[in-house]
Amino acid sequence: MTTTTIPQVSVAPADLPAVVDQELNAARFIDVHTHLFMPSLGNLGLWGIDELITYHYLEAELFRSSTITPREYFALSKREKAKAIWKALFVENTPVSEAARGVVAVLHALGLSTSDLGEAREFFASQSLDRHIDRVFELGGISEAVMTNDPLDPDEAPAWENGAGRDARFHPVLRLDRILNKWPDHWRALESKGYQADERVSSVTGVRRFLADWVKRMQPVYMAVSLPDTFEFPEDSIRGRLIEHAILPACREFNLPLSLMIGVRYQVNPAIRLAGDGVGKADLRAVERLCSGFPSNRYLVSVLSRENQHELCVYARKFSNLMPFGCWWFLNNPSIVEEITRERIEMLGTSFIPQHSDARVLEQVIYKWRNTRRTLVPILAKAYALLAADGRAVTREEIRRDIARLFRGNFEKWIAA
Ligand code: FIX
Ligand code: ZN
Repeated sequence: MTTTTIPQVSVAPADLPAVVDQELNAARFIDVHTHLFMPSLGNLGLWGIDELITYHYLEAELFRSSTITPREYFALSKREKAKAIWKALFVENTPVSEAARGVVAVLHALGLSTSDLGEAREFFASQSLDRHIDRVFELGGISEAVMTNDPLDPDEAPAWENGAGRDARFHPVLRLDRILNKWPDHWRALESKGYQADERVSSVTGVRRFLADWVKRMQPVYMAVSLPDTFEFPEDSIRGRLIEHAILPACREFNLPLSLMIGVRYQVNPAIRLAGDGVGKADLRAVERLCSGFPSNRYLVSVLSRENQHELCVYARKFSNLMPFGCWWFLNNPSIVEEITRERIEMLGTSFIPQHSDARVLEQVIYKWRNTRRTLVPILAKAYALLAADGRAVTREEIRRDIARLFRGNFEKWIAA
């Protein structure tokens, strides 16, 4: 039987931006790191206008544009906090920062006035969450969001222990920060649940059993931890021993990647709480030693310092068990996303994961992914234009294939490998 293959037509260089724009907007991405929660985990999930306005990024900006002190602000109710931020950043000043413009973009995408807080509140109050999630994911152009799930969070763990229902729109992740970064404060929680544990980590048997039980319960797509700019590996420390003798073996046992998000200077200003974290340049030789010393493990790595981005790309060229992902937190601004994404394409082709939203409030996926698409159109178009100028045109189907790899395939391959 003859198969007629439709000849693939090359895209004219002048048409590249439009075709890339169409294909980016037609594609549905996987959001590989968020702080969203599936509804079956109870009221952990944040959504609606008051949560959008009181995002910790905007709380940090409030204190630069208002005389309110953190003590006065944190004594307010959620609605009063939102009103204070709305007044300072959206009325008395123009919302031109990335996070403030994001709230405007969400309201506009939902067909709401971008200057009427009361109307917005009425709209969100009338939404049914499950249908709202579908609409928001559609507007954000994502099919799934990967969560951040903490087995030692007393507000979250019981929902899992009581058999929280699965939701195909959300993928769990086993988050390890309390174990790896705050063991002295949390080992007793393991012990109280019947897992052998002590402050010195004289044995990892209990931790391994804890991890195995939670992998079976949660069925995470990867394990994850945020790490300080001072992170070292190997290290003769509790964290060093737990990573080497508990986490890495558990990831191998259950064939799970380990996500390392490195470079946080925690609580440089504790007075502003979640907004109080800063950034520091890390020594990525720790990543080098993990990738080379434990080659059977797969790593997802995001680094917070702009100064670490180029060396992360170089390490990704050296280690095929290293998958760089996202422009994280203080990097998720178009001016920096452009620089990082261009150097990744130049050094890694399409073998990386360009972005995650890190959304903490549901509707943020709308603006964070629209911004990503808006920033990526000229970058991808330019990469194809350079290729054409050097003698190789591309077809729409190839552009579609590349976008699918960048925003779905690389991650799906990594978690299923
Ligand atoms: O550790 C993390 O997952 C960070 O993304 C968060 O702690 C941080 O507060 C955040 O939401 C950044 O976007
Ligand atoms: Zn995060």
